[in-house]
Order: sequence, then C-alpha cells, then structure tokens
Amino acid sequence: MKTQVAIIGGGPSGLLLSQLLHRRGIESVVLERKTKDYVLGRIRAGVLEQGLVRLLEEAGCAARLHAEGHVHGGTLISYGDQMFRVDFTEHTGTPVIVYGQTEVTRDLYAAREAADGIIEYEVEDVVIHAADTDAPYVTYTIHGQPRRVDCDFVAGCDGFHGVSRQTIPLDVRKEYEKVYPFGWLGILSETPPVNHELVYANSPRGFALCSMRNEHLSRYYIQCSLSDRPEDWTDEAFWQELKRRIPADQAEKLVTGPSIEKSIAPLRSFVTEPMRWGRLFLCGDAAHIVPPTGAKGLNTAASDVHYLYTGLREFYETGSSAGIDSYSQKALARVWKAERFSWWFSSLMHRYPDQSEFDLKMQVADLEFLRSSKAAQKAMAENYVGLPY
Ligand code: RFL
Ligand code: PHB
Repeated sequence: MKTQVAIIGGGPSGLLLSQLLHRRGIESVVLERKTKDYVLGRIRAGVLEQGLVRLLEEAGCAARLHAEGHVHGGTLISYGDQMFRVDFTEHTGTPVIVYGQTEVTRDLYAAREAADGIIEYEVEDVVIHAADTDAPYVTYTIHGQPRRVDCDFVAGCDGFHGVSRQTIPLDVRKEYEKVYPFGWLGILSETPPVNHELVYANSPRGFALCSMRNEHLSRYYIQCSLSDRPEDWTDEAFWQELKRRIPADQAEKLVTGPSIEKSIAPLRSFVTEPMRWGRLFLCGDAAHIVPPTGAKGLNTAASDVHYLYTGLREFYETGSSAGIDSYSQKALARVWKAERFSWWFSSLMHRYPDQSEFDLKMQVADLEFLRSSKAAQKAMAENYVGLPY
C-alpha cells in the first residue's frame, strides 16, 4: 500500500490528524492496535479547550459537540471549609467545553468512515523503517498477514506505550519524567452531576474531583494509593470516601448510584525531546504525558496535531518544509507550559505521603493566594482554558 502520511494509532490524535489532512486532499492510512469498540470503551478526558473545538470544526466534526457539549465559564476549588470559583470567562473571555473524549473519538471515526478513510484495526508488530530517509515505510501484521505501507511521512500517534517514540535512537532522544506517589480512582455513574461546574477538592484525606459528561452522567475521581486496585473499592466505599473529601453542602446534594466504569490511572509528567526524527513526527501521548489535574492531555495532543497538520499542509501546498522543520520546537514550547500548569495544579491539590508540616502550610498559602488574588486567578484561568497556538 502507498499513502502520503502513515499514522500509527487510532486514538484522538491520529484520527484528528487523518481527518484534517483528508479535508485538504492529503491521504493517510491509520494503523490501530485495538478494535474500534475497545478504543471507544476507554473513559478519559472530559474538558475541551477552544483550540481543540476549532480544530474539530475545521475537521467538519463539531456538530454534535456544539449541540450536546456543555459550556463551562468557570470552575470551583475547595480546601478546608473554603470553596471559591475561578471565572474563566471574566478573566480570559473564553470558556471550556465539557464533552467526553469518547464522543470526540466517536465523531472522528464517523467522519473517517463517511469519507472512506482507511483505518486498519487490530494491527500487530508495527515497525517504522527508514524514518531518517526520504522514503520511510511501515510494516505490520494484520490477522497474521504481513503488510507494508510506503509513505512520505510517519505520524507517531500511538500513545505512551506505542512503538513510535522507541524508534528514535537513544542518542538522539532525551526523556524527562516525574512519577507521582498516588493515582486517581475514577468512576462513571448514571447520576446527575453534584454541581453544574467541576469541583476540584483538596481535603486532608486527599484530592477529589467532581466532573461530568452530561446532565445524566457523572464522572468522579479520588486520589488513591498506587497499590489499590479498582476491585478493592466497592461503589459504597467510593461514595463514602468522596463525600468526606468534598464540601459538606456538596456531599449532602450528591446523588449516588451504581458505577458503570471504574478504573485507576497513575499520575505522571513526561516529555520526550525532540518530537521529530527525520520523517517521523510524534504527536500527543506518544511524546508527552501530564497528570490529569487541569485536563491538559487531550488538549495538548490537539495542539501538536495543529502544528503538524499546518506543517504538512504547507509542505504539500507550497513545497516548503519550514513548518515541518519547526514542528518539534513549536510543539515543545507549548507542551512544557502545559506540563508546568498540570504539575503546579497537581502539587496544589493532592496530599503527598512525605508532605511535611511546612509543605502543608505552603499548599494552604498557595490556595489562599489563589482564592484572594484576581491576578492569580487570571493566570490560572489563562492556563486552564488553554494557551494560544
Ligand atoms: P491515545 O488516546 O493513547 O491513543 C493512542 C492509540 O494508539 C494505539 N496504539 C497503537 N496502534 C498501533 N500500533 C501500536 N504499536 C500501538 N500502540 C498503541 C492505542 O491503542 C490507542 O488507540 O493517545 P492520543 O491519541 O495521543 O490521545 C491522548 C489522550 O487520550 C490523553 O492525553 C487524554 O485522555 C488525557 N486525559 C485528559 N486530557 C484532557 O485534555 N482533558 C481531560 O479531562 C483528561 N482527563 C485524561 C483524563 C487521561 C486519563 N487517563 C486514564 C490517563 C482523565 C484520565 C483518567
Ligand atoms: C474528566 O471529566 O474526566 C476530567 C475533568 C477534569 C480534569 C480531569 C478529568 O482535570
């Protein structure tokens, strides 16, 4: 098979890139390790920045998002017996949209299918060859049959555990990592959200987050130990713990019910540099991971896609490689700012096993500053709604 761009990974990064390229007449093939149902079964991000919304509009995939997504003009932050609101619209003129990653992915699959886009599912043994030449190609097997795709470029959109990043030689690649000493236990339940906005809570028992997908579907998280397993937590135990971590008036209003999904995610900050090697470009979780506090993962994947799509368009439309040559530098400049925000917000909101009394005082001082300072709230709002690209 021959194509212009071989895309490894059919998650949101790979699908969005493929659909944007298609709208500009640039061909791609997406290679996905799992089935479509498996990809759609992963419950992940819920908060979209305007930058991602604009890209989905450009991809022709934003109709349902505009009809069903919820506009959030601010968020609530609680600690001790305090709860305050950071107003995104007042400080930045921009809200965020609550619309699940599952739905974004579903809309992108629908668009690729309507355009007869090629997505190969259940591919195995993907290997990227000759990425440092002008004639890269990808080999893989599908249901035991060997296949090969020749291409101009390879986009590595295969997430943190993919093969693309590993293709970049170790003497070229530098990795930066911070692993946090806790995880997030998340549940999805068919209950109305406790609040119409998200509540981020720092409690002495650990962090909690009240989020949602729509008015009938809630998403809640609590900080948990890395040794916990989802099956250790009954629904009853989860609700009890959540109620103890959020403000009393919210706990009283909380509607509980059976969970329809329960999972634990470890928290990690990770960046690999550079994000380009020859004709291979890394996008999204393949190149960087943020802890979910602040909802930057999917949104940072989207800004990578924007820079790569713009560069590839320029290459095919004008012959100039200026955009693809500056891809890694531009993407990383924004990635590091999202890393900083997610790290700061995680540090502010979680309880750490080795936290000293001094560290706790610093956390409270930081929270009080945020509560009382318009300037601090503006800085937070700017980061939360997404830095420009
Ligand atoms: P993905 O979604 O991991 O997709 C990669 C795809 O590549 C496939 N793959 C391969 N295919 C072929 N060959 C191989 N060798 C392959 N290896 C892997 C995989 O099967 C998969 O389909 O990466 P992508 O597309 O870069 O998207 C990134 C986002 O999924 C991620 O950043 C977000 O989900 C992070 N995240 C959040 N981001 C936000 O912006 N806002 C949020 O509110 C938010 N909440 C979250 C989150 C992530 C979470 N978890 C579970 C880590 C909440 C949680 C709990
Ligand atoms: C979610 O709804 O899954 C979500 C929302 C905000 C975050 C992280 C996750 O910061």
